[in-house]
Amino acid sequence: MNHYTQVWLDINIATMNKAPQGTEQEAYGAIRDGAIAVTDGKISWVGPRKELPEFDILATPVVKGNGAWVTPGLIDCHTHLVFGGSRAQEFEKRLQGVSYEEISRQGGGIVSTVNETRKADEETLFVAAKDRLNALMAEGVTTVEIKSGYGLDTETEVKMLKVARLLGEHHPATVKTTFLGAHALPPEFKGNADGYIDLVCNEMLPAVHEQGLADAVDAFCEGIGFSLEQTKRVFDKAVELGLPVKLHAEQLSNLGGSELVAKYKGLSSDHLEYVDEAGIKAMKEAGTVAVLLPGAFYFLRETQLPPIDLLNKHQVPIAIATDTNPGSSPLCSILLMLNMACTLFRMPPEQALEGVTRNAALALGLDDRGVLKAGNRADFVLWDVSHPAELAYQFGVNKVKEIVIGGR
Ligand code: DI6
Ligand code: FE
Repeated sequence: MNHYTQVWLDINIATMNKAPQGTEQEAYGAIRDGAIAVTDGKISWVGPRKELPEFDILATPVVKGNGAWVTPGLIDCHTHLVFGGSRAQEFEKRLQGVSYEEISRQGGGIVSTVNETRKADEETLFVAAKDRLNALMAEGVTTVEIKSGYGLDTETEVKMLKVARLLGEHHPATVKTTFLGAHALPPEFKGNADGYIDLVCNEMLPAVHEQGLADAVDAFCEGIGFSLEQTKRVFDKAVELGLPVKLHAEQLSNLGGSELVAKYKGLSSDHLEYVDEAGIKAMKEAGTVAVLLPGAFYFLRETQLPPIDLLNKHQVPIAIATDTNPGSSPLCSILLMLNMACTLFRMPPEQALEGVTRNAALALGLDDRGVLKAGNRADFVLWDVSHPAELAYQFGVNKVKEIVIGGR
């Protein structure tokens, strides 16, 4: 007889586990009237109820889902959710007609959040970030990536990443951290971007790495960010330290960032409104995931859509994330992102859901989650919906019924 820690019955399962090409399978990798068995925090069995191997029904806790749909725990693979202050007044300015880039050039934008983040102590940052993480988790997020990048000096970058690590320790969700020292030019380096990149490579990144604070390295490759050459220097240092890279690329213009990050076998290239076919082909070859951020597209009122058809044509895996940050995406709702991926980017709900599960795991280099299959972490969500497309269809109504993280 099999020993399970807990069993879930009377559920429908969107496993998001794609069957090999050519096999017949329902969309969403769906299993109707399914069962999930968990042993010691991992999924030990998932499949149709009637095929569930026999187990000790008296000794095993059984949860009945009442026909709920189960999805993998959702994964938000791109956030900046640790930061100080608010940019509501900049929002007012933008509504009066000043552009995001103009505000940035005037010394506002990212730099104003940098000033607030430098002033804030760890506890203040922690409390504010915890609220945001709670909001994400309330909608089924069980793994989240958090970037630094509002410190832009060694002390504050380290402080941000420590707060992110602390969140991971004190919160049930898994937190992966990313060092984004090359996010913007701090005022003290005005006119000396290369000098700042020296500091990032020679001091910040080594300090962060020595303290084990970063799982990956990111940069903002853009006219208002850093050049291709400067980004390359950051990536070379990351490679030297054995850290994987990813990139904010092609958000407002095309500098060829996607090709660069692909050259480094990067985990992901993020934003991508302006990516071209050469960039997409390079990503496909390198296995670099396309992370699309519909919240930033919406909030900045962008009109250039990311080239979904081209990404699909070349079969680049697409992930969807919130980009939670105070400037371009001040929101903490993964379900709203699902909806926007469909309404703004015209993605089918199944592909949007794949973007916050299976492909988001890929974008973080995690191979133990994102699909429901034996051996994976028991991170999953029971939803009070009649079909998985409802997750993307409706918003403002939270249909979470139960969240299971590591089997609990
Ligand atoms: N692109 C973004 O969308 C965020 N960072 C980046 O490089 C915006 C950050 C901000 O405006 O505070
Ligand atoms: Fe971002």
